[in-house]
Amino acid sequence: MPTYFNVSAETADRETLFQIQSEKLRKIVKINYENVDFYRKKFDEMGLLPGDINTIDDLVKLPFTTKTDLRDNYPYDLFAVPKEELIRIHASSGTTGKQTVVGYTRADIDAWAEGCARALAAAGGSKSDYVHVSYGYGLFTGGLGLHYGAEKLGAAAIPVSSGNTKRQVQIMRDFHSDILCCTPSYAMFIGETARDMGIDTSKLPLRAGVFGAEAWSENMRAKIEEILNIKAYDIYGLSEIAGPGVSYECAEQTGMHVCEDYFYPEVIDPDTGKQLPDGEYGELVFTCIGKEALPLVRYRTRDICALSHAKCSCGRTLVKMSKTRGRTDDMLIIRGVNVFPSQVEHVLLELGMEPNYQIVVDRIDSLDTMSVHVEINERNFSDEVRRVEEYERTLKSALLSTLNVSVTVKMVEPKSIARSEGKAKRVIDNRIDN
Ligand code: DLL
Repeated sequence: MPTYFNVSAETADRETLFQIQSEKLRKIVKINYENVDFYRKKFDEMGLLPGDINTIDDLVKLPFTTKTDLRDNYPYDLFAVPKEELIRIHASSGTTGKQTVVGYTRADIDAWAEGCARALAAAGGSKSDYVHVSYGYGLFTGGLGLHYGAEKLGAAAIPVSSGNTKRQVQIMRDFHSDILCCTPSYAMFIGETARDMGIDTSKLPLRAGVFGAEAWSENMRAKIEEILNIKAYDIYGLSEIAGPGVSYECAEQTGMHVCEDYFYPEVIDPDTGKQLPDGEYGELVFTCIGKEALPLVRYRTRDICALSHAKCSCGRTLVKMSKTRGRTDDMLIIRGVNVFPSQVEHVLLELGMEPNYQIVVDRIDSLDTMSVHVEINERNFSDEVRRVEEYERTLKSALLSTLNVSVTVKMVEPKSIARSEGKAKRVIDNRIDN
């Protein structure tokens, strides 16, 4: 039996949804026009008035918003409400440039918590669960997002935050955690730590994980499910839109249902800006139709995915987005060839290797070089040099056929690549300053 948090919203018929979305869109367009200089100027330049927007299908008439727009209006100039109405600020720490700052009214926090409660319920969570939150608490939205979601569901949130991994395992065992929330790379690390501590995860009550904040493959899912002896669910979100819970997986695990009554998704061709049909991969764009403080219009996420309105066996009618295929800005260009870090992970796991790897990119004498460092797994660690060289050769040739570019492979000792307690840093690109 599927478990819903909000059955009427999650299984609404498409016509009802269309009416709700259209009404909410009209409202935020008016609010932005009246309260946000940036949008008023953009609309004026395009000769657009709020009255020109009637239904959600009119979205295409509206301008896009980009991360640069958020940075140019740092910290608060895109907010549509006075300071008195804000009750929370978060920020996302971009790897380059200024942070992007986001604000929430009470209703915004409630909508965001609703998304996370839906995600936990879809993962089988209920009032009788202990939800162990190992996402970082702070400006990052992971920790507080799932925390409020767990409370909204009526479950007991255990706010462990990230770090001190042995303690995570002890708490999980002693407090009887039922559901774990953290990044997939941290889930893997927690699993490895439990194994090193001699703890049999099949004896723990833990039965599900709600993992997101970074891209992860189906192979990675299988590894996590095995090491923690749980069912692992994906959850997606970004701080500009709310935080985690913008979309979430159900038991069918063929994509994430988008809370499209709050966050309306489109997939566009990143070059032309044109909307793409279901099934075609492109850049994901959101309009925050259900938000007050920062009701962004057509925000370009840079995440690459496809949408599907196909009927889902869980009964939810909300559109699904596929797992992301990376971001338009984490694509590496190696000697003119496009390479996504996720392709490397896919190859490694297909070959039964460890998901602990790092990609190092350099430019030597004007030539790009890419080197993949992979931990040898402990079972094979004692193998003779000849066998290790064989692993390297196998991996090198598999990477060449997938990536179409020749890379260097280096097998390194178990546990020699730094583990992440949050989002894993897979790429070191030394060309940036060259
Ligand atoms: O990562 C919010 C979050 C927290 C989502 C906890 C899920 C769980 P930001 O730090 O603003 O917010 O980063 C957002 O992370 O644009 C994606 O590139 C990536 N991302 C988030 N969830 C997923 C996912 C949080 N499930 C950026 N799969 C997004 C792939 C993800 N990428």
